Amino acid sequence: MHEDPKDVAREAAAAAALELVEPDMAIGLGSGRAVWKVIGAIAERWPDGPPIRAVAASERTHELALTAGLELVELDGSLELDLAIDGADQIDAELRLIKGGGGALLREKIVVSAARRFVVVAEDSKRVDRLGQGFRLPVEVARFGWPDTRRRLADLLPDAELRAGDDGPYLTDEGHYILDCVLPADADPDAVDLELKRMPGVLEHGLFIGLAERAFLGRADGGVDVLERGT
Ligand code: A5P
Repeated sequence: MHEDPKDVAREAAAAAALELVEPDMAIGLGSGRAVWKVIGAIAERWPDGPPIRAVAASERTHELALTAGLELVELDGSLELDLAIDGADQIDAELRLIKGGGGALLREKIVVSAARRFVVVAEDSKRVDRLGQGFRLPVEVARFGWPDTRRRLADLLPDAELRAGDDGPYLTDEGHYILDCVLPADADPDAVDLELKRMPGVLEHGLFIGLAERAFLGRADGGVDVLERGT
């Protein structure tokens, strides 16, 4: 049976990111299928237990990292991560990202912000000309008064849908709701980033701007394109 071409692409990106992982590092691991391939690659590289400490941005990542033998640690206020690795839902030419498709955006942004370096692993199909084209921007909101937060969001992001879970609204690992919002074609992502941060009820949003230094974009043929910020 042939492997899913997207998995081939994720594995290629993961293998490229593995080159940056060194023994004794403290790393941040985001969430999603591409990052889970990185965990697999780390486990293969150090089958007797990787000499690496990791902070996980989701419960699922935590579980997989534990199984791979990584030492899981917490952000205790003094730990600075050497490197954060995370996936993305969309990546533009300026290395601006939309993240949060899997619902882990708040923890992901905290983990990425705790790291000296942040690199993205993704399939090359995640690269877009315009952020928001064909993908909604996830916005994590407090459950309290969320319809009011949605009303206040409407000037900026007019079409916001409450994400559904298996049994009622989807809940993030932190217990919040997600509004999946259309990012209008004429919106300036940098301005939206700043506006959203000022809005009561908005806890985080999926625009990751000015954070990633590089993206490893895996291809279905097993090759990898590298996108660097500022090139
Ligand atoms: C998790 O909430 C997201 O930010 C993921 O990093 C993103 O959705 C990419 O996930 P995949 O690698 O599964 O596509």
